[in-house]
Amino acid sequence: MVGALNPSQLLPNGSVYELPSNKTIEISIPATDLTVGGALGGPHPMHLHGHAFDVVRVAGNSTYNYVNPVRRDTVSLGSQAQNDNVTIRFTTNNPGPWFFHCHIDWHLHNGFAVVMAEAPSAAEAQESKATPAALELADILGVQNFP
Ligand SMILES: [Cu+2]
Repeated sequence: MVGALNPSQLLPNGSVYELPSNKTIEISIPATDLTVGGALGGPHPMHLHGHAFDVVRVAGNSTYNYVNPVRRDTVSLGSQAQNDNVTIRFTTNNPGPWFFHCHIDWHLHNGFAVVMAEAPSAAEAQESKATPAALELADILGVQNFP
């Protein structure tokens, strides 16, 4: 009965971050394992689903740019040698479970990924609004327990 569980209960602790809706979320990722939250073995191309984000601090530059940052859906975390700390921002205007992961396949397979659970109650409400066409498609595909 997967539907009876909260998604975060299916994943290792710390894998799911619940985010409020309509807020600016800033994620700062140091490119060194010597810093709490740091990522060793980089540079890592980090990819976020569900959003384009502003890169307010890019690799190789310690200056923050909140005026006209580049907008991407993937960003390199830079190198430990340069003491990089890449920082991104996005607005939670798209409810859903969004994957944020390293795009190097074997890093991903080894677990370099989290889920941004954006406005989970809003996402749940959307799921329950199944249209007749969606229900018919679910029936054709043999999907069980479709809302
Ligand atoms: Cu990686």
